[in-house]
Amino acid sequence: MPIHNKQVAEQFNRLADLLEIQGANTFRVRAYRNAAQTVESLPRDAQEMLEDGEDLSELPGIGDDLAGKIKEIVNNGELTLLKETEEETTAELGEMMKLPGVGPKRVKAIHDALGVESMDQLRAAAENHEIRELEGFGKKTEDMILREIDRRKDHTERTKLSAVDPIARSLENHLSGIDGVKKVVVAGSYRRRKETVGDLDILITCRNDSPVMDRFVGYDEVEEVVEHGKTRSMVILQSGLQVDLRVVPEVCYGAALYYFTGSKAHNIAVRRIAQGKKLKINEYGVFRGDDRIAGATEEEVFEEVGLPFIPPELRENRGEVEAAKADKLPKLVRLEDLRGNLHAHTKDSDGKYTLREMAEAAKKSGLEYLAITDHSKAVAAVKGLDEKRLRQQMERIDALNDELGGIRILKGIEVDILEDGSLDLDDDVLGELDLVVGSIHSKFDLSKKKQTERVIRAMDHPSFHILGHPTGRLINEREAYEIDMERIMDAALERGCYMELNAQPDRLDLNDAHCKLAREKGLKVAISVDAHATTDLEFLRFGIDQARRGWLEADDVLNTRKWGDLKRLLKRD
Ligand code: DGT
Ligand code: CA
Ligand code: CA
Ligand code: ZN
Repeated sequence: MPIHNKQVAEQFNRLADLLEIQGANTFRVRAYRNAAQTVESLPRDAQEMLEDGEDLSELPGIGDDLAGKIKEIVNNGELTLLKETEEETTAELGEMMKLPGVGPKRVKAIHDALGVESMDQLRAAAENHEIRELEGFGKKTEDMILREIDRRKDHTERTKLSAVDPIARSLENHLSGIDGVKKVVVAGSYRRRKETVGDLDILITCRNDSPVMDRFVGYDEVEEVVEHGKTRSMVILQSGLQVDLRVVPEVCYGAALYYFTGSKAHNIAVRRIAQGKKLKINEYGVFRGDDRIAGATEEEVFEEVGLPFIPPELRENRGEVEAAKADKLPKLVRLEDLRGNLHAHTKDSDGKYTLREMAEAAKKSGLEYLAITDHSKAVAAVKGLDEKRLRQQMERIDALNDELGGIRILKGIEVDILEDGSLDLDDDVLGELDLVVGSIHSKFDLSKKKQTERVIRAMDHPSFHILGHPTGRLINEREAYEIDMERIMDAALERGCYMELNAQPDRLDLNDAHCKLAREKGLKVAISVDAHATTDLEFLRFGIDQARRGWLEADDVLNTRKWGDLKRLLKRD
């Protein structure tokens, strides 16, 4: 049975949380959290690696014991230790810990003091103002708990694209291998590469006698069969993801693919155009009267409606239909267009690999340049660099550049933007760097006005180049901080600064709408992985997905340029 990294990581995280509630040793708790992170950031499923005979105990932070536990999860689908620990912990306490800002320590405190054992009791306690009376809690925490209980309801159902990717790929493989199956394609928001996916919409064509529906509902990862029909079935997988499968006739394949790729708003806008031409368009084809005039391919559907092909990422009814009519669709940036990466950490701060290892991995992946941007000293928890350590790193980069050929390592920093908008390092050292990425890692809760002014003041600094993860959001986990993005972008343009599209799949920050806004303003964007491990370079493709959803062309993206040209763009006067 296929087990994906997301499921392995979830079990480790859950174990860490439960152990923390029980008051276990903090090192032990942290080891499981780190292991979860490592597994989640692997570019391939651990199961596949094990099958290939790879030794997981060689991964950072994974010893023999953890490697054994990964194997156990992969082989048995569950971890005995987790099951035992679950049984020892009261049921809903585990749920409560998932509330952002609450965490295991606070759950334990609330449970011990108030006897709260369920989400409803937690809400009641907060509403009765019992929480604010507890030591270490206050009105603010109590309000936050109430807010988070409500917010949780809104977005528990959507799954991050990066977690859906391997699940969709195994399903595609499974279905393609079934007797009589011809085409298999995942449509819907997945094909539009939306950052989170509600459910998967799979279309297939097959021979009449294919056992595909039985084999689909019998798939190992299926937890619940919601519907089992001849042309449509629906299941829920163990990961919680819902999957819709439809069998469509060959002659309708293109029309069905187009329809089920959506978005709904896009479909409706195009249907209106078709109606203007006295055509009817639906999932079976394009019709004039009763005659089907197109439907086998998506291309012929577009042709009959009189539009050029619109890439799936654009199909959100955000102006793409009008642009298509006017033949002004953007020529979207592709992964191959990227020449470098402008945000990477090493062991000098919170990265998992050395400078040399990161450089070699970037070279191997075909990049022409890699900027090393470790954290600055304000982020003390991760040994952020002070001026002295940064200068030492710069010397090591010079030496490495002399030695390594075929890639250029840029001297950079991810400097903290302090509360007052000043930067966390001396002007002199900042001026000596090739690249300064400035980011906010503290004081997320300033007013919109203050937060905006903080960032603009930071960009006033003559060495500032790129605003890192500009809104600070973590998908499904942390909202963006309050900030006036229009003002920030206008200020960046005036000063010759740029925005980052942080390609970490948990961030994707800028989001698609902000990318589009930047492009409309003529403000260029850097697509950067924010790599903490050599394998993170793979995440560039999620940045590309988001950039394409934001209408970006190669020219709108800073790091599609050769270093010499980029260097000129980074020059501020
Ligand atoms: P999701 O699953 O919430 O991430 O988003 P989608 O876009 O995958 O939405 P879903 O799964 O409800 O439906 C898949 C596609 O089917 C959707 O993008 C467009 C098409 N579709 C669904 N319902 C309608 C409808 O009522 N009218 C039209 N024109 N298209 C629809
Ligand atoms: Ca869907
Ligand atoms: Ca669906
Ligand atoms: Zn950062």
